[in-house]
Amino acid sequence: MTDISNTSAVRGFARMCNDGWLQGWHERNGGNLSYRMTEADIRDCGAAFTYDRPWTPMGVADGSLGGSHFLVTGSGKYMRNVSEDPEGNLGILEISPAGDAYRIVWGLRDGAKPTSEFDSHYLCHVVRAAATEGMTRVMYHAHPANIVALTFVLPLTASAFSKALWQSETECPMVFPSGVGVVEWMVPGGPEIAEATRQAMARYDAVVWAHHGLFTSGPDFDSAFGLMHTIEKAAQIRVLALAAGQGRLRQVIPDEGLKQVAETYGRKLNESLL
Ligand code: 2HA
Ligand code: ZN
Repeated sequence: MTDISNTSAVRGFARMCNDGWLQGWHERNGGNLSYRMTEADIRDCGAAFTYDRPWTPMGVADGSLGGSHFLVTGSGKYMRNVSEDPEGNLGILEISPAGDAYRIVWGLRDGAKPTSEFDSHYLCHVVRAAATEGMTRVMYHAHPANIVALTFVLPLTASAFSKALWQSETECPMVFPSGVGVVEWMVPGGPEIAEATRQAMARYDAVVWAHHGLFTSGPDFDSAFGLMHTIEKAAQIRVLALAAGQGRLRQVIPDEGLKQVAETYGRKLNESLL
C-alpha cells in the first residue's frame, strides 16, 4: 500500500502548512493551500487513489487544466493539524476533462470537502500556468496581519500597494518586480471573488484581498511561501514606520533605486505602477 503521507509532495505541502501556522498566519481554520501535482508525483501516489467518490460540480469552469490532480487543504480544517494527520486534513482532487468538476481520489477522510476557496485556487492556477508556461504549481492563501492592516489605510489599487511595499524593503523589487494586485472586499468562498482574483492573477503573482488576506503563487513551495513572507515583512515595516511617524514617512527608497534593484538582479520592474 502506497504511503502517500510520506511522498515528497505531501511532506513538502504539510511542512508549508506548518510553517504558515508558526508565522501566525492561520488562526483557527484560516488560509488554504493547493498544489498542482507533477506526473512524477502522480506516479508516486497513484496506487493509493480510489475512484468511488462522486464528481462534484465547481462554481467555475475552465478546461485548460482539465485532468490535473491537485493536493488541497480541506474546508474547515486547521493548518496546525495538517502535519499530524495529512489524510484527515488534505485531499487529492482529480479535475474533470472540462474543468468544471472535481472528485476526491485520496484523503479528506470522513466526508470532508476541499477548501471553500477552491474555485479561486483553480482559476488562479489556470491563469498563472498560462502566464508562466506551466511553471506555477503552488497557490497559497493566508491571513498575515500587516498586509491586511494596510488595506485600511492605503487606496485599494495595485499601484498604491506595489509601490508602498517596494519602498519598504530593498529586496522587494527583486522578489516581486511585477507588483501585487488588489481585490476589493468581497464575501469569500465563491465564484465572484474567484473571478476577480483570476483577473488580478493574470497580471501579478500575488493578490491582496482587502480586509481579509493575501494570495501568492509560485513554481514550488519555497517560492510561494517566500513571496508571502517577503510581502508580509515589507507590510510590517510599512505599518511600523507609519505608526512611528504618525502617518508621515521622512524618506523612502526612490523610484530610480527601485528600478536599479530590479535591474541589478536581472528582473524588470513593472514601471507602470510607479
Ligand atoms: O477559512 O481563509 O478565505 C479559510 C479561509 C477563507
Ligand atoms: Zn481567508
